[in-house]
Amino acid sequence: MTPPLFAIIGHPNEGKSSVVSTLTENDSIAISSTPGETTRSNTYDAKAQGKTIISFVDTPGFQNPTRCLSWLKENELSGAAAAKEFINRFSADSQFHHDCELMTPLAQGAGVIFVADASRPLSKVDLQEMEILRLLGLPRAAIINSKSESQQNLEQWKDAFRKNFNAIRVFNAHNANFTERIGLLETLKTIEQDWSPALVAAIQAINEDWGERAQRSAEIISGLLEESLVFTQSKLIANESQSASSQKKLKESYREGLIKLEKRAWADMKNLYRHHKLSIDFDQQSILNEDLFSEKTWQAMGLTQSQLAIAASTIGAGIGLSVDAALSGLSFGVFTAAGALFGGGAALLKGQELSKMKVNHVPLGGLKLTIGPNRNEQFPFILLDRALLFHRVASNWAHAKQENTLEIDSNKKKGDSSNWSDKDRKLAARFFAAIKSQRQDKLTQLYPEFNQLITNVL
Ligand SMILES: Nc1nc2c(ncn2[C@@H]2O[C@H](COP(=O)(O)OP(=O)(O)OP(=O)(O)O)[C@@H](O)[C@H]2O)c(=O)[nH]1
Ligand SMILES: [Mg+2]
Repeated sequence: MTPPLFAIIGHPNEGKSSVVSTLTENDSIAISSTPGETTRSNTYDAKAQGKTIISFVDTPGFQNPTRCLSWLKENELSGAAAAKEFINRFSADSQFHHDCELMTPLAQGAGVIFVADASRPLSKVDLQEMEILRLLGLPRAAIINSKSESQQNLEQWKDAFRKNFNAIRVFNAHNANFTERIGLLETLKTIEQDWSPALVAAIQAINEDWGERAQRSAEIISGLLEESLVFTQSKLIANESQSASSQKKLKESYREGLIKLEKRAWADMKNLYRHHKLSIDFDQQSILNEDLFSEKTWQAMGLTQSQLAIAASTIGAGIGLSVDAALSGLSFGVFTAAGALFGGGAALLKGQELSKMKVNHVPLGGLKLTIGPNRNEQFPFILLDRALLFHRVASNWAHAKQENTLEIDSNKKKGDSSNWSDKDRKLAARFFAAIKSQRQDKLTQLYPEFNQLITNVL
């Protein structure tokens, strides 16, 4: 089946390229506040399960709508053939370069998606552009892509759209999430009966592809937990005199190592959702802008102490265990190492060290310093909640969106896991315990169940 073809048409600077970027999950398409950014028609494919399912043509804005309309009327032309005639007549005239470019996909019989910023007043030129499209007679939908909140011109636009288009849909290219993208495709399904089966198949493929991405994300998150919970760093030193400075460095590299594992998992999820520009330097207020080991993170993510106690009771590990004296030479929390633990921060750990430093004598002389693995019961829930939140952001992020603002800030627990049932939290705690104990049999048994839980949450 040939993928359906739609041309995105409209006045300059109305958000045409933004619509294409979000619909095709392509953040490399040039979007600019300067009108006339797009000068040629370019085809971009929406892909699912490795196949092109719909093609969208990003076009330049109309250059001479008034003259285009009068020429079509003078020559009594209509239908797709009119677009061909228009190109034949004006292709050599540089003043009509943009008009000829936008007519190119229409001459091929593409469906039309007309994009307008309905927060501004409707003008005579807008009506002329709509009339050109009506004369060409191709199946067409209008998208209201309002750049500001203003609603005062909306009814006027809707009135004009009703007269000239087969369907109307509000679609904010800079905020639209997956559900809204599907909603728009559902609308396109209605504008031409003959195209409906191809669009039904496309929507099904996109939904399946989305489910596959959720599963893959769950694997990435499980993988992050598996690596982070057994992560250690070691260093050999000659004697005690080097111990203090070496421990400091080792603590730092241990902390950085864990942060790196988290960043890699986030990057994998970003790629999965086809984001190449989305930076993980979020807005200042965002909890995701906080370091994995910052006190704010530990306040907002993870479980409350009582939830943690219930979850951990399932594996027989009490909260507030004293440090195992036999293992520890020296011990300290990684928070302190980061210099980020102030006042109430100690209470977040409830007597639990984040990680211990072991100092062992090596038979042939010298000392071996080892830090990790992380034994704190809260830590995996923090990692998990941050990954789930990052996934929510990346999977809902419109590809056309330019800025990285994410306002999530509160002293309340904001992570997902604190809203789960005790049963689900216990399952997670058992999965974490299996990783820590390196019991392969338990891990194999729990992995599918835990993965399913995460896929459902995603
Ligand atoms: N806030 C907001 N701004 C938008 C939206 N869509 C587009 N813009 C802004 O509007 C300007 C034009 O967007 P483009 O997508 O480049 O518009 P275009 O119609 O392709 O423009 P030309 O190629 O010049 O015809 C850019 O500054 C965008 O950031 C939207 O949904 N919300
Ligand atoms: Mg453009």
